[in-house]
Amino acid sequence: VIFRNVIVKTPGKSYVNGLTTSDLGIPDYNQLLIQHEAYVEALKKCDVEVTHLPANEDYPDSTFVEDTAVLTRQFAVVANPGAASRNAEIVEMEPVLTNFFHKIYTIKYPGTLDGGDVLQADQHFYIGLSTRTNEEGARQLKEILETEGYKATIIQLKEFFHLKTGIAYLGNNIMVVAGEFIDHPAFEQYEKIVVSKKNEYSANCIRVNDYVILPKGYEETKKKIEGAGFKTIELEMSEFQKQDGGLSCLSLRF
Ligand code: CIR
Repeated sequence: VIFRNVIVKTPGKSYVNGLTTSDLGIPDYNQLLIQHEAYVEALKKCDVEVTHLPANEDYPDSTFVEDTAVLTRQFAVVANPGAASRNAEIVEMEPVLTNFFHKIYTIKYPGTLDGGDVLQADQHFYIGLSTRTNEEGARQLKEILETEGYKATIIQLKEFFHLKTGIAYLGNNIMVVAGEFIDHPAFEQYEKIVVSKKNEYSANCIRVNDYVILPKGYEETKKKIEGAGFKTIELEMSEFQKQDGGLSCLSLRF
């Protein structure tokens, strides 16, 4: 897939009060802004048009825009985020999406779905069942995707927070996999770049056109990705990691 557009959102000061399960400490807001700015610059280097939304202090986690939607070039699906404090993030995202898409679907209650649980690999989507995405939300998305001519497979997560916490698709039939996905039957048909336990955070990387962007400090993963023929960009992600966020979470790409 070639991406032309990305949507990002500056984190607000309230970010430090967002949801997290990690015990890495309180994010430093100044560092966070520097890291977010570097993320935006990296995307620009990947030759995409960046739509940069301003911070919204009412939603501490709203910089993680990926969770609000599932996008292809042809259509958008507005998600229904499973965390109560995040659900209304879609209210601000939907009008932004109408600038780009004529066809917009929505995931409806009792279905819940976070975009972070959805991975596209060419014509095939994988949908994770997590603490955020329930069976009804996954079923609704699968139905929408099948109507649009895609395949969809639903996957029960065991340990990972979101599906994409542990897996990324780089194109050319190559999957980056960690933990429970390394031997998962659903991903048997792919060539795999296996991420070791201590490098697990780097499984959340993103291919954007000519580059793979990955978090800084994961030399082993970087070598494997470069060994597969990709150019890489490394980004410091410490302040996002503190709130359970990764590289994919920070943008919607289409
Ligand atoms: C949350 O708990 O919702 C945020 N603190 C982190 C969301 C990360 N998003 C993602 O993995 N797609």
